[in-house]
Amino acid sequence: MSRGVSRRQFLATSFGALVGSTLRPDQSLSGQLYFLQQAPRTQPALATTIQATKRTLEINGKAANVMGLLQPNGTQGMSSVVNEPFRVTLENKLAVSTAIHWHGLHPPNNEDGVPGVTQPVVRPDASNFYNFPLRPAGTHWMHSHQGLQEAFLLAAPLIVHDPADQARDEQEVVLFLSDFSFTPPKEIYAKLRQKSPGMSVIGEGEPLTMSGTGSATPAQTAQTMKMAAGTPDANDVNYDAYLANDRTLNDPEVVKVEKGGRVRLRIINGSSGTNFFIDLGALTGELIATDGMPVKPIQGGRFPLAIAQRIDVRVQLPHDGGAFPILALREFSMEQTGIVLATSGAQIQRVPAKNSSPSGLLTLGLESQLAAAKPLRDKAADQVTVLRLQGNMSRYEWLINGQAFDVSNPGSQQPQVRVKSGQRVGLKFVNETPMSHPMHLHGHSFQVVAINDRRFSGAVRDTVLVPGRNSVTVEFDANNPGLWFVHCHVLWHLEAGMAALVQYEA
Ligand SMILES: [Cu+2]
Repeated sequence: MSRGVSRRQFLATSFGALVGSTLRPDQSLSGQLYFLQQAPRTQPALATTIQATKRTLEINGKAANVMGLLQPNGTQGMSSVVNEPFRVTLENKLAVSTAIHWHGLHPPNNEDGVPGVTQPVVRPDASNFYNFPLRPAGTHWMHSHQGLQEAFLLAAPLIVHDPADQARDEQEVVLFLSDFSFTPPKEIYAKLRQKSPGMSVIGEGEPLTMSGTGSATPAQTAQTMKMAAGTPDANDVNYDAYLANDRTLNDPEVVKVEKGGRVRLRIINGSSGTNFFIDLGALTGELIATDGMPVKPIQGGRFPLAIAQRIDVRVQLPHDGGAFPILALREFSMEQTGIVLATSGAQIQRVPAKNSSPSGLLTLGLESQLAAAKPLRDKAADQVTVLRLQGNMSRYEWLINGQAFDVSNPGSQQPQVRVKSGQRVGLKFVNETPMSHPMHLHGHSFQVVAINDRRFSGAVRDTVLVPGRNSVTVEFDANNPGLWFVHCHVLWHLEAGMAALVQYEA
């Protein structure tokens, strides 16, 4: 294995700035490393520190003040091995309180990082120690669950390796997607709430379903009519940039790969409000995992990736090499971002930040074809709770079963789902709005078991997209006691109330 390990370590180098229209991957070595791949380890992990801290990125030629989750070596996020202890000290070097959620892991409830629900915030200059077994294996991520910090890019990869995968002779490449606006998140949110027409940060489409109580502006009335006509809706916020590993296509990360080699792409949608299609360009891939959990492989060149979801895609590079952009196309628009896989000496063409034609809306087409490699054990659900996803657009309020969750006072909220340990629990998300909602359950992985009431044995995952006017049913085994968040992962929808609690009862 020593050859394979050293090859992976060698290939883990990323290359720097794209200058002019073309560049060879061995010409520029100046770029910052986004994520450091780690070689397989056999000994237990040492305690690690992760700092929540300020960072400055250059985005569209301007300095962008953002936040980050840095290891001591200065790279974002972390990787480790399944079942090893997650022994991490989170140090808050920000000027504000924070709380970090380990998205995709199944930690004990009090280490899940939801302020006011599972733990107190971590104050500036304070730290919090986490110690629990890392599982499940897979492509996961970490992000702030405090306020609107996720829109400051306080999010990073969290890769949990399975030793069985590490025996494969393939290179791993992490692709972390974000959306960024120079407008402060508080202003973006305030504008969404005010519904002032003509604000540039607000998307064309503003969803509306339930009749509001306030008086409608002309824009709202137009929107109501548009919604009544059944026009699809996406993208509440038009961001200034879409990032792949913190960079735009003006200066993409170029990852050196080997002619004829195999690459496992671990792609994470860490956006606050943007769904993407992953486009492999000239390459064909094999989708092998969703949200870290293995699926029966599906071949393809384009895969939907909703907010907070992850996919693992295995690609085979041709023996004559070349440069291969791996793009993320913003849903229902022309913008795109991505990285470039390039073999030694390949010429790299600049890829524009806008596509020539708009992409469509994400659908459940792929979801309905997915099948878990390790489905839940065959068992009837002990209970099913219906969660109706609703909106009140006179106030940009997002609801579940008529209730807007008050994120400023989570302790005051009554749980909408009550379960007992050992139960098989169904959650049926019924989306009554015209806009899609990526719904995430904390502390568990669930299996998708029905789309619009058609039963099937779908993927095991932790975030499922529920498109407008569709329903998706998931089931999970209640095996991790506590009080857990279930919520829409559009940051603006969460802030505006689209969340509920799952309570374990004795
Ligand atoms: Cu939503």
